[in-house]
Amino acid sequence: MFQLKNVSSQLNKSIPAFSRRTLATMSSPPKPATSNGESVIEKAVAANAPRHNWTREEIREIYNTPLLQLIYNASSVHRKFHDPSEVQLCTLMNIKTGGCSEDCKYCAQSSRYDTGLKAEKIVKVDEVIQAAREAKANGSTRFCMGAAWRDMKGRKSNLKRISEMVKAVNDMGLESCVTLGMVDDAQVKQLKEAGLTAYNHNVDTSREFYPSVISTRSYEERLETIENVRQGGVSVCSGGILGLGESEEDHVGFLHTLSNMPQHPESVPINRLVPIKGTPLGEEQAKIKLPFDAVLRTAATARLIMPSSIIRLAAGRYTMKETDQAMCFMAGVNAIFTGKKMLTTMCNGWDEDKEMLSRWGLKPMKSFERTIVDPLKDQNEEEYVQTETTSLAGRTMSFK
Ligand code: SAM
Ligand code: DTB
Ligand code: SF4
Repeated sequence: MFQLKNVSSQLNKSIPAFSRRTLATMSSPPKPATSNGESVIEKAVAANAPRHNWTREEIREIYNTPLLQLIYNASSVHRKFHDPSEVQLCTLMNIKTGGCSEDCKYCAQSSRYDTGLKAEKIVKVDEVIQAAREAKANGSTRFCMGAAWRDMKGRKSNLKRISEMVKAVNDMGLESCVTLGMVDDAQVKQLKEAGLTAYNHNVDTSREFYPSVISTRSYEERLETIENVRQGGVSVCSGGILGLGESEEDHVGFLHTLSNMPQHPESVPINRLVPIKGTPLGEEQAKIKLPFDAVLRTAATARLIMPSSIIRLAAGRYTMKETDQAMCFMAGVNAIFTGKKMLTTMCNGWDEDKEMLSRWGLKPMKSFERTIVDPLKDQNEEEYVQTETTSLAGRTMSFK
């Protein structure tokens, strides 16, 4: 049996992160073929619709494909399901900074760590309108508002204010997204009525590694919130954070969770840890920087197993070289956060990003529609293009 987990955990102790995957891969047995003789990755490339029954072994095999082969295959799937020249530009705003009761070991906003961040009250609707206008003027088509809260319990007046923010953002013709911690059905309903496009709530990492990062809310609670968002008809944005000291098996693990959801998240953010001084994953973790190829493998694997989702390069992108980011676009990444700031950490600015996109022949995705090519289309017909109304969760299509 393939024992990457054991190999990795032993290697973790003594060998620098960058060599872990190579050695683990070398120890793997020959690739199993599927019943018709295709390898797992060949089957993923040939698929014409998303699958929801991936096994961990299959995902691991894809993740460990020789890197250029993996990128090439992910790129083929990307071209089959999306217009590869489109990248969604999303801008973030911190609408309630710091003072969070949770203990997420990576976070600048947890009140449990001395990160030097001053807690603030929720911002005014006018401030959001101003920031969203600026984002739109700079070419962003999605505006995401984040609040440092565990959940929305007992925050009635805040939810009312956030609903006004959502409505204002929508009225500007921008897609709206919020990330407010855990939410129940009634709270999702209220946000949906305000016109919310998407809700971000990450699984962050594998179920096994999760307890070493967060103790104040369970993996199961995270999944419940994601399910509430899904059932409430709001588009799901859920992804992970890499570089917490996890093994590559944990990358396989969180991708397994996401790709086996009955409906894949419409958006999958991939964050690379930005080490924050004062947090448990601050200084020590900064010394073991996650190798870029692990980010690339994660993005490419996500593209292959969740072919119709948006794969979003999120926190820590500013630490990546432009050529590395281009590799990610090649491997199927089709969204970025851009603007003055993430929530508390740095972000690549609009001008820099616009220049980068034009250099690589990429263009910003329009709001409320993204091109998805139907792979089942008759090959002889003229290109048959569908646009998905992203304000509606799920696979509701409108035709061009
Ligand atoms: N309270 C909300 C929540 O936890 O859902 C707020 C959003 S939280 C900031 C969103 C995500 O940002 C986290 O789940 C994590 O993946 C990512 N994140 C937070 N701090 C980070 C850091 N220092 N480096 C990289 N990603 C980070
Ligand atoms: C996500 O997965 N990444 C974004 C967005 N969803 C809300 C947030 C990243 C925050 C990075 C840490 C910070 O700036 O404080
Ligand atoms: Fe709070 Fe979210 Fe930061 Fe966790 S990630 S400490 S829940 S703001």
